[in-house]
Amino acid sequence: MSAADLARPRDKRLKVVLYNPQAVFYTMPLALLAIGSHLDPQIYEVVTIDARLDPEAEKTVLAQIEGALCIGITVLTGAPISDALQMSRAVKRARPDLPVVWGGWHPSMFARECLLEPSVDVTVQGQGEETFADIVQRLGEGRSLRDCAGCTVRLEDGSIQRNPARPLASVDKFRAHDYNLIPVERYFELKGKRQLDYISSQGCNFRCAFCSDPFVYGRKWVGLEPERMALRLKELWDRYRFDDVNFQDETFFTKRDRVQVLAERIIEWGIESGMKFTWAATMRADQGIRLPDEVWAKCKQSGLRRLLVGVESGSNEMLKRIRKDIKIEQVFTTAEKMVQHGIAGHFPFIVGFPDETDSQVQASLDVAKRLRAMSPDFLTPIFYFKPYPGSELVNEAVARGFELPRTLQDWAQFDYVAGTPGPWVTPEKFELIERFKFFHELAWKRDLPGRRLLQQLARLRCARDFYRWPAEMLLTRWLVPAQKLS
Ligand code: B12
Ligand code: SF4
Repeated sequence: MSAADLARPRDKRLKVVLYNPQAVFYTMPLALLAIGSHLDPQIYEVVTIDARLDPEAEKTVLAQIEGALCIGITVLTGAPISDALQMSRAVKRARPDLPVVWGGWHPSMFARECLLEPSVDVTVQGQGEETFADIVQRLGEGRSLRDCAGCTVRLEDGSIQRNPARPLASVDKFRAHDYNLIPVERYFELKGKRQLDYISSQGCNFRCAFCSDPFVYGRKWVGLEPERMALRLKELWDRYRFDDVNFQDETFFTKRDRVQVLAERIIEWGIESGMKFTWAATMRADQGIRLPDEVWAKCKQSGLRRLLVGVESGSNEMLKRIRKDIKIEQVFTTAEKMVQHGIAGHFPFIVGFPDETDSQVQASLDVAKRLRAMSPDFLTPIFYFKPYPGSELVNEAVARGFELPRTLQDWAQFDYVAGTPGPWVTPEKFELIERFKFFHELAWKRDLPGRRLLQQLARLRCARDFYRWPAEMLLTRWLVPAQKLS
């Protein structure tokens, strides 16, 4: 039977259930939107369930799997694994025959290891649209997944087989993301703002040694054609009247012309139809210095409000080692452009790389301080290096004896987000960095009614790099304990 033979009346469509595990923040589940939208709506009924929205998610999933063809679960490394495991096991208890498919970043890197868990039947590696469509078609037709490219399967005899990779396809080939598959208004409500999440590309051409993207997407990048993207955004704006778009791309500015055309269309349609929204995206510092002023201006005019520019380290030596392929001078030039065009910035840093010297850490703190002083709209969050699976630095660390978690349960406990450092940060360094973060945050934060004196004190401390005896910090932490993020 072919896919066309399967075309059926709406009430007879094959049901596919998609699940997004518990996570921090209310970013829309774009991975589920991507794989769910690409399934032919004439043949499949797609039901998405997001644990962040549904306090009774397990009950809902169990009710929905009745008569379903399979369940697809998106899995990030860390805490979401716990929830994904719990849900997969509950599903298997209720319907042992229902195929459970895991996709996303963790199963992309640990294709086989995830299948050691008996409640998972298939893992998908990398881009998921075509592979998932192939999987559900085969399941619908009762065919084997033995030669289905892009996934790893447990065969009838219990052995695990990794099928050949599927080449990365152009994202323009796929059906447009159907936001009807998710309760958009509910995400707006939970975010507290009418902010649409949108993904316009997949992958990244760069090779940063701490990042798993080069491993998962093989340094390839595919992006939506800008006219199509602009049209799509216009349709979505007409429907949802959002105020802001958060582009979740890894490197939004990979193709300058694409961004320019998009900005031009947004401006044009703004004039013609009153469409108006702001937007935020990611940019590399080396892309910022190459972007002509004219394009900077168009981006701003079309609503660009904030850029995320990964700095990672204030030391050129360390930037070379982690293969960031930028220079700190480029960060400042890009930051100056942002100031000139009135664009806010997030400039994240990572400290605690293996073998990072004290002077390299100090260089990061110095650069963070200089950036913050450039604009009240610049933030410089500092994260601790955590050994992300699949990255080159981790392979190095493992070769030198660092032990990664072994089981899925261990990976689930592996908290990437919490503010604790890896083994490469001494307690003294940790203390210094935490104090630096606290006082710089306090010194530059806007709207601190009733805390003006504290802010003045913090500014004095920052100006003199004096972070000893942090009574203000201890008191604040005692009154408002830090939030655990995952
Ligand atoms: C939004 C986002 C989040 C959201 C997730 C919201 C949610 N849905 O639950 C939140 C804020 C919770 C989050 C958290 C974190 N994130 Co995050 N996040 C992203 C981001 C920016 C976008 C994800 C997205 O929607 N992409 C768009 C979709 C279309 O792409 P995709 O997810 O890759 O999905 C494709 C395939 O993977 C596959 N696929 C995915 N799921 C499934 C499921 C099935 C069944 C199938 C068949 C296929 C499939 O098909 C999709 C279409 O091709 C990505 C970067 C990026 N651009 O992908 C980082 C990214 C995934 N995050 C990352 C990191 C590091 C983190 C954090 C550690 C925090 C941090 N410091 O940023 C935490 C870890 C999670 C935790 N422990 O809580 C890393 C990878 C982490 C990892 N190894 O899992 C990424 C790649 C960023 C990076 N380069 O470092 N994140
Ligand atoms: S850190 Fe950013 S630029 Fe570097 S490889 Fe990862 S996604 Fe690409």
